[in-house]
Amino acid sequence: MKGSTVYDCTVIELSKHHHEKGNITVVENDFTVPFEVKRVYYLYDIPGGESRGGHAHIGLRQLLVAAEGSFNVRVDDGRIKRTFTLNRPYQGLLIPPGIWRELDDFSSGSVCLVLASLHYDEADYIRDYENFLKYKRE
Ligand code: T46
Repeated sequence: MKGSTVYDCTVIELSKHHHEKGNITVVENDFTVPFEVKRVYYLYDIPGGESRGGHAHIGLRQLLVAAEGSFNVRVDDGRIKRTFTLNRPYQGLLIPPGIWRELDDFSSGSVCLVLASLHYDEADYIRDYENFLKYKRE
């Protein structure tokens, strides 16, 4: 989705089941996420002041969840930038392909859970910002 814009990045509400012993949120293929989840990974033990991301993906779709704590996700389509603050384990940010993302301002002990539509493939990354702008213009 070369033509994707930051307005295609949306926060979705996930289920939240209250329980006297704590809460549970469930994410299911077909029902919750608009893609089949092929990979799950999570970022944790992130040192204070550190940032992650700093790249775009050509085909990958992702759902980012602040499973613990909070952080900011700055998305950029080459023209417009938007910043989302994620701080609820029952909300997720959907990011389509063709969007540059940077994550920062991680709170201490925060965990970024990511559900991804594809297996890991370095060839799916655009890691140079100038190349990203060129890719979006082509
Ligand atoms: C995004 C943010 C939230 C793997 O071997 N397998 C994997 O599935 C992943 C995601 C990474 N890696 C290796 C490849 C690199 O040597 O881990 C290292 C760091 O990977 P990356 O540059 O992808 O890390 P982040 O945390 O900056 O970015 C990742 C996602 O790539 C990105 O799409 O939105 O997490």
